[in-house]
This record gives sequence, C-alpha cells and structure tokens, in this order.
Amino acid sequence: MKKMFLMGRSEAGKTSLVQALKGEELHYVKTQYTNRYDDLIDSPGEYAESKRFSVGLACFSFEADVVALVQAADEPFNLFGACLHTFILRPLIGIITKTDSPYANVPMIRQWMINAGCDRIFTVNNVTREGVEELLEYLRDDLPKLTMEEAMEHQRLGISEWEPLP
Ligand SMILES: Nc1nc2c(ncn2[C@@H]2O[C@H](COP(=O)(O)OP(=O)(O)OP(=O)(O)O)[C@@H](O)[C@H]2O)c(=O)[nH]1
Ligand SMILES: [Mg+2]
Repeated sequence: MKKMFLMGRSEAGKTSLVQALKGEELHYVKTQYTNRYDDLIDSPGEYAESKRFSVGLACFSFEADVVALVQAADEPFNLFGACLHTFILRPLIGIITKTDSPYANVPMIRQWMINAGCDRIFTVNNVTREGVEELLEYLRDDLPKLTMEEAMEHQRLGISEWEPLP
C-alpha cells in the first residue's frame, strides 16, 4: 500500500476521506495537527492556508510515497500555484471531494490540479463513497523499490524516480 500524504485547505474533506478510505462512518473531527493513520497522513488545512506553515507540507511529504492535493469541488478559489510538483519530489495526485455539492465545478478544479502538475486526478464523494474504490485500487500496490544504480540511472536521464525507464 502506498503511504499517502493529504494536503488541502480546511474543510476540503481530507479527514472525511481518511474515514471513507478506512470504511468508517463519517464523523466530523477538526484536524488540529498532522495525524498519521497507518498509510495515511492527514494535515490541518491551516498548513495549506498559511505561507509560514506551508513549508511544513513539503517536509511531511518526504515521509510519504505519494502526495495528494485535496480540493473540494465547490472551492471558490485556488490556494496552490502552478508546478507544485517541482518541489515535492514525490508523485503528486489530485483528489476532488464533495462532487455532490450543488456548487460543484469539477472541470475548474481539475484544471487547477493539472496546472499544479498532478499525475492522476480522482473524484470522490466521501458521503456516498463514490470514487473511493478507484482511489484504493491506485493505492493498493507499493511503489517499486529502486536500487542505488537504478535511482542514479533515473537521475542521469533527468526523470523522476517513479517514472519507468525509457
Ligand atoms: N457533501 C459532502 N460533504 C463532505 C464531503 N467530504 C467532507 N464533507 C464534509 O465537509 C466538512 C469538512 O470535512 P473534513 O473532512 O473535516 O475537512 P478537512 O479537510 O479535514 O478540514 P480540516 O481538518 O479543517 O483541515 C465535514 O462536515 C464533512 O462532513 C463530501 O464528499 N461531500
Ligand atoms: Mg481534517
């Protein structure tokens, strides 16, 4: 199972997504600090909302196999800049939550995630669990482990460690 780090603004649905992935009933818990649940790392939205704390997101990302940008389908503006993947050094995926919102604009959020450099984009409804299985399927397999020689070969070719060799 890939270890996934969740980041996104407060109310984006990160903790609810953790509950949905673990098959639990949804129950509201305000995230006060970064929590670790086996293969999931959940951060408080305030980290993404403050310039000072946002550096912490990059640090936590190093403990994960994959970093997920979580944005609700009804978010009115984008907190994340373009090419976010360039300083994260992990595969970046996007997870769009609250697809059931009457104000949902999935194409707009998808475009923000493409601009950020997300490799894959998933849409989920944490309430009905729609889309959760597809995300679990993506997370199921570990990332391939590289030998030092393989890692150096990726570096020599200028490609990310998780990309297949040409
Ligand atoms: N309708 C709907 N509501 C959702 C969905 N996901 C989360 N919510 C609701 O949105 C609210 C905020 O969800 P959280 O999961 O606590 O958000 P968070 O990103 O963890 O927020 P912080 O802990 O403050 O960073 C809760 O009331 C959830 O029940 C969804 O897919 N659909
Ligand atoms: Mg939370």
